[in-house]
Amino acid sequence: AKEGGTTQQYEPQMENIPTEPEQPQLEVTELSPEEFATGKKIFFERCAGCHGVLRKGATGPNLETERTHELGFEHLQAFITYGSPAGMPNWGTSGELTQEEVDLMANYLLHEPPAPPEWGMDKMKETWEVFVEPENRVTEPKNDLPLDNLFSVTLRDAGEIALINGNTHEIEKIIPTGYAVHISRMSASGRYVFVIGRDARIDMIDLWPEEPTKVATLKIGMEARSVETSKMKGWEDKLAIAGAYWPPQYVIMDGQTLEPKKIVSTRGMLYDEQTFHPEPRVASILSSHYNPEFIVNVKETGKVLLVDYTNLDALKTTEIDAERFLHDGGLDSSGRYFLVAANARDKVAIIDTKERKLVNIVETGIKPHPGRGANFVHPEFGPVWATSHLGDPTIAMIGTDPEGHPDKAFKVVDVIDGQGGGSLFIKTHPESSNLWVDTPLNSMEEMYQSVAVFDINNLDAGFEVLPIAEWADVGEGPKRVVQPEYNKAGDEVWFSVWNGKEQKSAIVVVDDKTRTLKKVIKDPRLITPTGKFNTYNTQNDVY
Ligand code: DHE
Repeated sequence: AKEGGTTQQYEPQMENIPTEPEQPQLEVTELSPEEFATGKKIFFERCAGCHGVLRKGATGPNLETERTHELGFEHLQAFITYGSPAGMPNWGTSGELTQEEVDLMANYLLHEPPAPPEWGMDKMKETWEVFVEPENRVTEPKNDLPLDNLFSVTLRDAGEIALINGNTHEIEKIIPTGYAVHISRMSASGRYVFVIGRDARIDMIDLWPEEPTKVATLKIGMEARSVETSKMKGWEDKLAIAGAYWPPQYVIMDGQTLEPKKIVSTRGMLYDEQTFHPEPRVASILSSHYNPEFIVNVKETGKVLLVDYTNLDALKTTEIDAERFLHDGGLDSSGRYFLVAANARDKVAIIDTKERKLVNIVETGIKPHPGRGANFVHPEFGPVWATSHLGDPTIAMIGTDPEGHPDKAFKVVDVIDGQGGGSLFIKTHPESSNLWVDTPLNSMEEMYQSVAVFDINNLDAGFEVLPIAEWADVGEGPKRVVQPEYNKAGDEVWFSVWNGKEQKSAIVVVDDKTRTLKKVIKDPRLITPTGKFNTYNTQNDVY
């Protein structure tokens, strides 16, 4: 308070605010501004996905200076060069980083991480463009493409998607999108494809004109992975949502134009310790079919947010404490229950989207990574949802039928062994009795270049291995076989043969019933294909 004054004035408590910048405890080699900029770029592109921009750790360990100084330059250099069996890539020995770059990165990690800028409405609006206004769009489909059986294929390192015809296997169009594009999702009507890049750029593609055309774009931050649309009855094609890794926030947009409407920060308290986290990233987002809500998974704080989108000016959110390090997940076959992997905790959390509550958290195996998972009827335990694992060879099945099989509901009811760890995606289809499990991050060539397939009606009989990469016959390269995806009918399953950027990649189409090769889609334009999203299956959450 001011002495002798009549008004009480607020004075901040200065003693807690450091006046000197914190000194590093270790002698670190100075980096020139150019070197620092290169380190920042490489970290952002290669490392931030697992370790976080502020390096607090999630899928990968904490790399704040307190820890990196303890580890020291040589340890960091070796780790970056050789990787680790726990999932750290071998950036040096794989040739993806040069010796010089490895040294630079080891050094860079000894310096404080720079915080990238914020990204509010002003910046978002600067990046927002509508190429075709809704009133200028066609009112019915003007092409003869099978709009319910197209595949939107991520061409990761080209920053593009390929629209491939599911009936003819022809590439219909290549469309430029954001950098290192991640996923595609459909609008509820099936008319629009939404694509999000790692650089947080969303592109909205209209499938109805003579040629599918990009109608709007928006950049919602600096780094992102998820996009989804409103699917509740009455809200079809009305809204879209995207979640960012940096800044940690989600954005609700107009579903026709991508106009950003509402930005919500996810910074806040860890669900259990209730201490502050500056970078709780938004991982998967799904749309509820039971309430007009988005299901938003906040990775580091371990919260599932059910965001009611009916009134954006008075946003109502149900915040469910689940488990830390939420990543990817999907709905059960009824669409009511949402199952999400807390991968660094070896668990799956199950949410009842109708009653808005946590049903259970179950331990499944080491680092579950389901993608959206696989739903099928287990011969003994009834309807189940299954996940494979990054850290072990198992496939875990969770009962999802509380009415018909109450004693098995929301528990792990069966575990079988696949061919190895390093699995990212698992898939089946209501019309199929096959369960496909990929292993693209396994360290053994024969495993990451092939896929395992189980007969759902005879799970204990083990699996058959199909040499997908060999079938693709694309020559040199790692040729990782990734992400099974079905066509609409459920009689074909597609695999990406993911090769280096300068090498030949392909899509391999397998006849589901006979498990034999049906077609190899090869084209110089198919650069690093990874995710594939069938329009009908994605629109209707069929997996
Ligand atoms: Fe993905 C989904 C994050 C690396 C291919 N990925 C997701 C989702 C998240 C995510 C949060 C869920 C989105 C949703 O449902 O809303 N992915 C991350 C990462 O943080 C990570 C580990 C590291 C990074 O830096 O990005 C990562 N992902 C990869 C890859 O390296 C993959 C294999 C190849 C690629 O294209 O980058 C890859 N991620 C995919 C695919 C999906 C996905 C194909 C969608 C699967 C589905 O069936 O829905």
